[in-house]
Order: sequence, then structure tokens, then C-alpha cells
Amino acid sequence: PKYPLFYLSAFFVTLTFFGCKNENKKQEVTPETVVKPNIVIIYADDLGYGDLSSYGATALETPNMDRLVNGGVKFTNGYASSATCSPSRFALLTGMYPWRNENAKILPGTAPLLIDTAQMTLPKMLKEQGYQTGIVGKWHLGLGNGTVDWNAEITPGPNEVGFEYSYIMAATQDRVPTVYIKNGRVENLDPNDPIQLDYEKNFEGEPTGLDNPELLKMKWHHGHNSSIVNGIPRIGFMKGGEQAKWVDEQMAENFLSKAQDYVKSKKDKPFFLYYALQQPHVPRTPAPEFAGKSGMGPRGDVILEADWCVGEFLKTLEEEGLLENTLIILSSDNGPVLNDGYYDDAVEKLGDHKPAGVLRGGKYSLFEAGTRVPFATYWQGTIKPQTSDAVVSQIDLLSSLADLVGSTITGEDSQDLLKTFLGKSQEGRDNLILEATGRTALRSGDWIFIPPYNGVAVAEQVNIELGNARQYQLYNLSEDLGQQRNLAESNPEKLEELKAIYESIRGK
Ligand code: NG6
Ligand code: CA
Repeated sequence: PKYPLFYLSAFFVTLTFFGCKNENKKQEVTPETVVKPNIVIIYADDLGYGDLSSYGATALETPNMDRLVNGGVKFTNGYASSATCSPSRFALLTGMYPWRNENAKILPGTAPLLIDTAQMTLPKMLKEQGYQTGIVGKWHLGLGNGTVDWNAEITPGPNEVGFEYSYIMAATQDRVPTVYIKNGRVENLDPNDPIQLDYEKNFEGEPTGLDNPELLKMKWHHGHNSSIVNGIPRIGFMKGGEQAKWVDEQMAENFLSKAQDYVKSKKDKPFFLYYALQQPHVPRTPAPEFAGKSGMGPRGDVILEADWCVGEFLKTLEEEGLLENTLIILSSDNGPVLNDGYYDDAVEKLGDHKPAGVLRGGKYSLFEAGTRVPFATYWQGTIKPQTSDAVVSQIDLLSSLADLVGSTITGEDSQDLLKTFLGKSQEGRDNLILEATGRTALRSGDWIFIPPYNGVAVAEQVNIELGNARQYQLYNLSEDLGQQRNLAESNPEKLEELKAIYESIRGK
């Protein structure tokens, strides 16, 4: 009975070598290699390339995330698909570049669902392969079809794009609604105190950050001056839902306990959990045990808190005997930012810490720090600890994980890099389009190509270089990782070569 399988594998291997030379080429899937481990994606929010001790930080110790990074494949060229949240998450779940969807930009808390319910997604693909699927944490991909009654079933949402279980915050911690939503229902909602939301105008008589500074325990710097929840001014206006409102300082532990409960209750069949941490996005509200712990202000404190969450979560997997049967992917949705709209000492107490490491830019930027983030795959006993310089993107997870679990599904822009993610190959992408607030650039080999953009060079309020210039930009990362020397003029041939590749993918 082994022989037919052998011929079948040989057939697939042959296909791999002589078959498709396109972007979606398969990395040698054979029926024999199909295993179905549990899959967990731990996805931080605004965590930078230099924020973990395993990525070079010395002022912060992150032993639990380091355990994943140092015990698995540590990618030095691992990318989020965008320098902001919603587009990155869209790409992670769909395997499609965010710039193909004109609505894939930072969403308000009242935005409709960004993912078409007919579209293939990572959780849908895994569900088809017999997986149980769940999400805990930040969603920020929109909910509903345009009008949402927050007091009834909120649909479509995560449960309609492949997650059988969802326990989420709708958008961001700084945006209303500031409530948890479990499987489409606001948790702890008092029907006599219904929730109303508006992103344009306030509800009469409700205090705001703008008009009532005396009510604030955290001050706003830019934006963030609408409704006040727990003394923190937010983006957007909300009325009602008092009993359902989250306590910011308890959010980390709350999401953690939901993630732990999920894996404990789903042990009998393979599961996929998307555990989307809220840290270190603003407002940074560490639990009391972490307040002041980093000496770096709340941003450092919540990174330590996030690291603790990862440690507790790993402990649960270990106690439940799941660690050797679980592939864990750790990454972040975009690069780091210090002042993202609140006075919270992130700038003042930074000291020598470099959230982006040696990379230029940060969140919102087309420069490397916008999208190059910590990225590691860990599978105890299966993945050998190593560092990989292969260029990989979160967009590749759909096709790669499909390959792992025996599905033939591929995402539109998703490359099958399974062997690379498992540490069995150093082969990465040849080309990758990077996106930041609607602008795009190309990474090709060691080179970065950025077309001219008219916007400001530096976003003043957040103090981040955005990557805009009137001229073409061309950088050679192999000798200039910090993108200091624009070679567009001195190397016109390379510029033309990359421009042509960029246009062939992106369209003119
Ligand atoms: C911006 C917010 C910023 C953050 C970001 C989304 C202002 C002035 N700034 O519009 O604080 O919320 O949106 O971040 O409102 S993300 O990581 O979810 O993309
Ligand atoms: Ca983010």
C-alpha cells in the first residue's frame, strides 16, 4: 500500500520542479507530509522590530516571546503587509494584498466588515480541513453591513468569515465601542442601557475629552478627544452600555483567560486560535503589577505585560500537553510608534531603547520599520531553532498553512513558503509590495524601491518619517539597512529594474 503513495508524491515533486513557475508555486507538498497540528497566531499590536530582547533590545527583557523566537525560526526579514492595523489584518486573514481593497485602511469602530463573507480566509480554509477556529482579542476589520444595532446580534463579523468562536474588541483600545463582543453579542449588556455609537457627533449632554479635561486620567495629545471611558478620552462617541464597558487595566488578563479557556476546551480536535494582543497600542494601560515595571513608562510596561501573557499562555499549552503538537506564529501588525495621541511618557522615558532597532521610520511609514516586525515560528520538537534571513510576509501564511494541513487553497498574493516557515528552507520571496496608509513600495532581493509621493516627509505629531519624497528612492539593504543612502540617481539601471517589477505587480 505504500507504493501508490510513493508515485503520488513523486508526481507532486515533479510538479513542483517543472510545473508552475508563478508566484504561488508549491513547496513540495506530498500527502505523506500532511499533519494537522494546532495552529496559534499570537499577533501583537504596534510591536516594533527592536522591542524584544531576542531582536536586540537591551533595556527590555521579554523572556517569553524570546522563548518562541530563540526556540524556533527567528525571521530577520519578516513583514506585516502594511504599516497600519486593519490592512495588515486583512492581508493576514485573506492572503490578499491590502491595496487591492480600497477600503482596507484604518477603520473607525462603526465601519462595516472589510472581508467579503464569500472570500476565502485562513480560518475558513482550516475549518474545511477539520479545524476548530477561534479569535480572541483585537479585531479591527469592521462589523455589520453598514448599520449595526449594538444591542442586537452584530453580524456579519468574525463568525461569518470563518471563526466559530469570537471574543473581541471591535476596533482598537482607543476607539469606541469600548466593550467586549462575544460571538456577535456585547458581553454584559444591560438591555435598559442600550449602546449608541456615532463617529461624527456627540450625544447631547455627554462629556468629551475636548470639553471636560477635568474628568481625564490620561491626557490626549492629538485626536482622542471624543467620549471619555474610564477617564481615558477615545476616538468616536458612545452613549450607554455602562455595565458592559471594559476595564482597560484588566483587558490583558481577560483576553489571556479567554485564550487559555479556548485551548483547554478544544483539545480533542485540531484548533486554530488567532490570539490578537492589544499591546503596545494606545492607550497603554498596564495592570497594576506591571505599572512602572519597565522604567520606560506605560509603553514599556505593556510590552512586559504582553510578554507575561505569552508566558502564561505557553504554560497552559504545556500543562495541557499541547506544546509539541502546536505550531505557534508570533508577529506584530505594524511597526512601533511612541506618541500615538496620548501623553503617556513613551517619548520622555524611552532612554536608549530603540523600538525599531536600526530600521528607519515606524508605524505609518513606507521605510522598513513600518512593516518589518518580529516574526517567529515555533513548534517544539519539530522546528529546529535557527535564524532565517528569508523574506517572508504574513500574507504568505494562508497558502503555507494550507500546504501544511493538506489544503489546495492559495491566497491571491500568498506564496507557499511552508518549508521556510518550518525552517527546512532558506528560500523566501523574490518580491514583496509593502503598504503604508495607501502608499506602496517594493522590496526585491536586497533592494527597496519607493516611488515619489507628495506627502510630508515627517508626520509631525507622531514624529515618524513616512518615506515620502518627491524623487524616486532606492536603497540597498545589504549595505544600508538604515536606508540612509538613496541610490536612485547613482544606480539608474537598478532603479529601472525595480520600477518595472513594481509596475508589473502593482499596475501603473
Ligand atoms: C490613528 C490614531 C492612532 C491609532 C491609529 C490606528 C489619531 C490621531 N490617531 O488614526 O492613535 O489609533 O489610528 O492604529 O486618532 S492601528 O494600529 O490600529 O492601525
Ligand atoms: Ca497596529
